[in-house]
Amino acid sequence: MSLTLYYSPGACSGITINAIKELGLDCEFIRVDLSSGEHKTERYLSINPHGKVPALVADGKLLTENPAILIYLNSLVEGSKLIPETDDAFQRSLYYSDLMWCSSTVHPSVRHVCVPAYYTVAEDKDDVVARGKIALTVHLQAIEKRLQESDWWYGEQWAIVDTYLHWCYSRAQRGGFPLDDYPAILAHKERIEAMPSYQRRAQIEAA
Ligand SMILES: N[C@@H](CCC(=O)N[C@@H](CS)C(=O)NCC(=O)O)C(=O)O
Repeated sequence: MSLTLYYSPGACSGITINAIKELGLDCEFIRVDLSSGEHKTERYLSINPHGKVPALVADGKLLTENPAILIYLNSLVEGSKLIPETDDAFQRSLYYSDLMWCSSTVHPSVRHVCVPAYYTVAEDKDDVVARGKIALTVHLQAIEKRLQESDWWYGEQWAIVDTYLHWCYSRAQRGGFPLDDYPAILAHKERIEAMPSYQRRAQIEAA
């Protein structure tokens, strides 16, 4: 199996790098420079017509959207801990639902706060940022409540959804949204950043 991941440092593709490192899979990592608009060039669009990262090419075939990529990676390794194992179709769907919640609900509210130009052509972006902060606060309060009850989203055991949540709240923090009111999230952040797979991801993103 040949795997190539297109990523950008600091972007949500970091979650995918983390998953690949956690599973110990061989993968070629190719950096895409979002700041110079490389993701909108003809060359990159010929690889990923959506013009976004992450993009995984597995044996020559393209897969996009973080949750789909993570579910696929999880299926490649027997005993993978990215998503808890279950024979119950409804429970499995609940796990997938959590990944999709991160991708399609929490991530967009982070984007409202950090990259408001994405949502308005108006010069004044304050409205978009304010709307994003309201939504993000609701999400962070729900995350905080759950992490006050256990170390990880699913209790005793880390899963890739933890790393997804980590990316969302850390990106918001880097974008100027303070996390001081969320002590359980801050403790979770430390646990994630102490993981060897997180350190290996950080090395790739820093290279
Ligand atoms: N729904 C996509 C979102 C991917 C996404 O928005 N990636 C950002 C980086 S975090 C990106 O490529 N942004 C560049 C752009 O949209 O122009 C997923 O879950 O994979």
